[in-house]
Amino acid sequence: MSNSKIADAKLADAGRLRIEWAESRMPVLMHLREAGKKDLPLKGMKVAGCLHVTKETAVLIRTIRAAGAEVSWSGCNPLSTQDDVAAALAAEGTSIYAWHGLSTEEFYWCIDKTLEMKPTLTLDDGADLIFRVHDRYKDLAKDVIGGTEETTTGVHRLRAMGRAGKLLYPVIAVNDSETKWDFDNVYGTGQSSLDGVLRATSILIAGKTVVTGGFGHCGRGVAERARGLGASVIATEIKPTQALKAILEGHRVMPMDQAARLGDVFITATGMKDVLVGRHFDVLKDGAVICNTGHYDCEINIGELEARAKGRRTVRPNCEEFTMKDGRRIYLLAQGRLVNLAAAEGHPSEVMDMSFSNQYLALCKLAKEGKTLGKKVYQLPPELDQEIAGVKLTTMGVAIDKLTPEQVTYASDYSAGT
Ligand code: RBV
Repeated sequence: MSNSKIADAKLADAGRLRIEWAESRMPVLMHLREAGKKDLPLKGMKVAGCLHVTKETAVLIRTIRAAGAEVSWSGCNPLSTQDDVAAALAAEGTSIYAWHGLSTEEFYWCIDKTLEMKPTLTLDDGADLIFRVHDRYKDLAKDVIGGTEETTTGVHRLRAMGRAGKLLYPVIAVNDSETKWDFDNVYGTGQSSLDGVLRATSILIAGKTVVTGGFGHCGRGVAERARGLGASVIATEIKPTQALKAILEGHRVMPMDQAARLGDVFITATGMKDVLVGRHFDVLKDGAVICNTGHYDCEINIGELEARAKGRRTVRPNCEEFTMKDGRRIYLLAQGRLVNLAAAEGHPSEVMDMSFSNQYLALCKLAKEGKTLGKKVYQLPPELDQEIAGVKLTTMGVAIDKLTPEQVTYASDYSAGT
């Protein structure tokens, strides 16, 4: 029996079904699993992972184990663990420490338990585990060949560490692969965030004004899907180019101080703290819904919301009503944590297929070449994106054109003109 702490072992059958469902929609990763079973590219590796315990992550974990590695896992957000999936993973011998709704103290306890295996590879979403190694368990770092990071927020933090010369081992920024950020961050976040809002509120989106805090890849995805459901979108931004893109996509752009008076639903996706604060809560419409889909729960300043409320109650799962002193009601979803993972099931399997294929290939690369790399943040080679996208297209039954030899010559001929 593996070492694990989960909510309820009896949920394993339900979890297995969910994982099988995801496997049926993740053909690229399953293809890599079949190859890995033969070549065992992770043989002898010990992988400590800290990433949302979802059905898609379970498919990744099974793939890592099939490639010969030992795994120890924790969730990377207190509200994102799917307890049935955790139970299924524990039942099949994965060492896993994760349950839904754990406290901050328990969150770090889980990470610390996974580090007892003395990993040779670390895998992060948000960089909490790798920071733990760097802060508290520096002596473990000498045995770590390398680490991977799944998300924008984590990559920002690790790049800052790399620049300051503080990284103790090489890290691959999985987020920065085109087959990750251009799909997961846009279509994954777009659909799953709206899914979270709908499950938590069941409101009609058509005719509403949806405000996206930020118009990066995630904000753009949310804006597109909200528009698709009939909302009119306002985007807030700090970066002129992003603001321009939002305008040219047909959305309105204005400072949050103005948008706060107009929005019905607010979805923050910036990676920055204090996007919605007290002065915004003072002017929100009665009935406004606020939530966050960025990695950390600092985008909505909940302390300032609490300070202004004369009452609060949970009205639906993941939906808390705050009554302001003047009687207006504001609805906070999923405690300001990632609404797509806390109130829904995270990104759909089809996009995670590509994200987690990148994760798996990054681990394989580190296992093979990590010892020759510097203590920096690396990206996967862009050719790999074409390979992953190529397999994805094949599994979708889509064929594309190939350049003819004449076209190849043309492409490199700088003398050709009019
Ligand atoms: N994310 N994972 C899932 N279904 O397992 N959904 C979202 C899932 C990841 C996504 O890749 C994003 O970068 C990260 O969660 C944010 O924490």
